[in-house]
Amino acid sequence: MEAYNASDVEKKWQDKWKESEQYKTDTKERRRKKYYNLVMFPYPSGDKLHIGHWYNFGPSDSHGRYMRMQGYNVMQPMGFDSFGLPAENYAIKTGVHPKESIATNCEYMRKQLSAMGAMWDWDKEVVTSSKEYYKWTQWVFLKLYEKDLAYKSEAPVNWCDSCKTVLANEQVENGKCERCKNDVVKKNLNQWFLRISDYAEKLLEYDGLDWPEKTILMQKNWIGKSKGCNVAWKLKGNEDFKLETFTTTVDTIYGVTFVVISPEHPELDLIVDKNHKKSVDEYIKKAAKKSDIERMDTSKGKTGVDTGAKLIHPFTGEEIPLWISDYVLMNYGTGVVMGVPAHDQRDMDFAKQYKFKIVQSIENEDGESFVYDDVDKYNVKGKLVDSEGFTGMDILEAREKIIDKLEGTGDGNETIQFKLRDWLISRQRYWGAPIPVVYDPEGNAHAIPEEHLPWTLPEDVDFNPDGTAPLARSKELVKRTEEIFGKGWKPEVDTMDTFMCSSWYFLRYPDNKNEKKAFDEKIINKWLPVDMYIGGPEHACMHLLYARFIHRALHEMGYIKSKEPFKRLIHQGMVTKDGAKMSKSKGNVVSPDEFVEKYGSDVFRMYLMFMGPFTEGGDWNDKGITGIARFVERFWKLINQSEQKVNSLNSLKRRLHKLIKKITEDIESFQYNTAIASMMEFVNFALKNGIDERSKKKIVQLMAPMAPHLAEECWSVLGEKYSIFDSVWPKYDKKLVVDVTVTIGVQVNGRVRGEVEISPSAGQEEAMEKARALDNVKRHLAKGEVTKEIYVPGRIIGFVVK
Ligand code: ANZ
Repeated sequence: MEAYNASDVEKKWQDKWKESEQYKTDTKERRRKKYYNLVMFPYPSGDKLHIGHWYNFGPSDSHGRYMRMQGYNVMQPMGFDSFGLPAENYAIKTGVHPKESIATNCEYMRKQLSAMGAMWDWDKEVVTSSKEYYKWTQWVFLKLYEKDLAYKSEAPVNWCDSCKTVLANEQVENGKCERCKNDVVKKNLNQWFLRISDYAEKLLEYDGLDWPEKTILMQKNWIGKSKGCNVAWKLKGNEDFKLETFTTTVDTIYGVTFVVISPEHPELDLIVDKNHKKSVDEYIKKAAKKSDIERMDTSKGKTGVDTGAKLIHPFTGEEIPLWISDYVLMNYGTGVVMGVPAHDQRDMDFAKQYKFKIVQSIENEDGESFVYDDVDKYNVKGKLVDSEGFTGMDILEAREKIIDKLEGTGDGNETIQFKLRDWLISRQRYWGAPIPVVYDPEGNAHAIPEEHLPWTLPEDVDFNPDGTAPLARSKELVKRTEEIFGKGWKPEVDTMDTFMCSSWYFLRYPDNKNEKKAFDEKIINKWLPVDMYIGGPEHACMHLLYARFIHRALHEMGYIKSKEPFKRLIHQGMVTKDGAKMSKSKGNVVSPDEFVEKYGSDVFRMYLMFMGPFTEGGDWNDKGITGIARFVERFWKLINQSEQKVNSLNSLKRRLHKLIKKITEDIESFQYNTAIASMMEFVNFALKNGIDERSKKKIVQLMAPMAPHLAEECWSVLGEKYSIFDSVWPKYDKKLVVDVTVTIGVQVNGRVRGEVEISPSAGQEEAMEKARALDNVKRHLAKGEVTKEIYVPGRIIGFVVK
């Protein structure tokens, strides 16, 4: 038997798989059920494939291979999310045009991805920066525009001065740019938005989705649905003028001692008393300099200024002072808040600062006052106090009754608020899909008719960022616009957020060469939703939310039958190095290439799988990889050894069926680490106790998803027909996996000294351990030194003591 030569074997099968088009999916096949196995596509950056890619691509491929052996027609596509800032920044640094650097990087990554030996169907590849693709990204935009789901509007938006572009809310983390961690500031700009907020309620539907609970919760929080009530407050002196507050807890209405309005409120001019104008103006200026995060920071003291105006309480008729404070944000609710200092911490801080009365209006079950910050306001228990006719009433009941009363008098109404804001998709950058819009000489926007798509990205552009859109500097684009639309017409010069490219790519894969449509409806209805989607948890409120929105919108327009794009979702864990996230700046990035070269792709993949549960990740340490390499050697030896006597066929069979059960269940739940561990155990057992040819075939099949090259080679060594991935996944016999035990005698120097109850498939270690635990056996073993151990599964355990 020759030693296992990973690089020869892997090359051989990769060539064969390619030549036989083994993984090319016939999307129209009817024989088998479809299975769409998707992993988030990579960004073709200069870093090439890193360990993190391998960490999730490997198990994703193993899953696909397993489903194929379960009889599915598996489609497993791969592509590149190739528009975006990294390529552009790289271009700025090196002077190489993104078009070229992307092409080079894609080429290199294709090689790496092929060396992985995964079942990528390269025939379905999409590259989002190619004209063939972004033509249809633009088409998606036009469809949204047609339905009034895309609009342009001036608004204070998030600006990252280091990336020199605006960002969507989702791309701002704690006031910093998600990409470069620079502070984000507000700027007033005229920008394109997508009306994702219209879909807030629909995006809260998760029926039939097998998604991590935590991800669903993160999306729900981001969408942020609040049930509450608007209350209208008349302005003293001008009672036709009403100011509305939004509250989730109108039960506290008798505790209102002031009302606070946002410094950006558009009607301030109509409200502020003449004598207070100067101090108000000063305050507004100061507030404009603060970020939302600073404004909402509960650890900082509250600031505010009196408007001089008074409002009338709708129930008591009392005069309530109206103040301005920057803890009230303009882009939530109505931008005006009723101040209830007894039951809201921010209001309490504000009241203490400016000496407002603190009036209790609710109490908990123990009869104590409380602040809502500490309780679940939708499930609160307690009663109203000092609240006229509502006094003594249960809080939740009173909340409804108060709304009824307000609705009756026209002073308020039930409302629902969402935190989700529209998705800002304009970017003042070069390397993205041009927004397919032109402006007539009066400045009105017009969608570019579909016949002019792709509306190509001009190439005569100096893309060094200066805060204005680089496309504005293209002579070709201006000329093209005037030639097609007429003199004085101007092109839109912003490009689209790259999340727009990735929000529909899974719809393009199955029909990626279609020149007439973004996708064929028949094909897409067969293949969508994606059955399994794997990718990082950091996409919870960006990509995964955007993709659900676009998919839902296209569904409503009648292009897709399914409502949701991703049926099952799994997030991989993170691979760290010495406990830290791998990053270029830390210089701790481990490249997979040298390990793949040295040990082969199967070993590398299994080593990553062996690090721990897939969803938890782990710390990279290259020491253990030789252990996996040795395991592959042992596996190879076991398969290649000539027919040997099997110690106990019965116990081998039981072990095998248990192994089938274990590996099947582990693969289904992405517990590859324990699947590999049980295979290791089995191989050790079989090397000691012998294995028959039929069982060899089964374990080769069980190994196939995790070590595809090794398994394909072993399959052929065993004389089986190419390919193992067209063979049927082994089934286990239920009767053989339940543990029956037998009683067997334990001998010391040939005399029976005790008995143990043990499964005939138990391993030697377990058997010896059980035997040694018997008191009588212990006594006899203590008389000398054990020189030999005998174990015949299901029959006898023996010790020789001298
Ligand atoms: C009175 C009140 C009394 C409130 C009380 C809370 C507790 P969620 O649940 O997150 O939707 N609020 C409303 N609009 C606001 C804005 N534009 N800026 C800052 N705060 C605003 O929060 C709703 C609560 O947040 C509302 O209920 C309002 O304060 C405040 F004991 O009204 B509440």
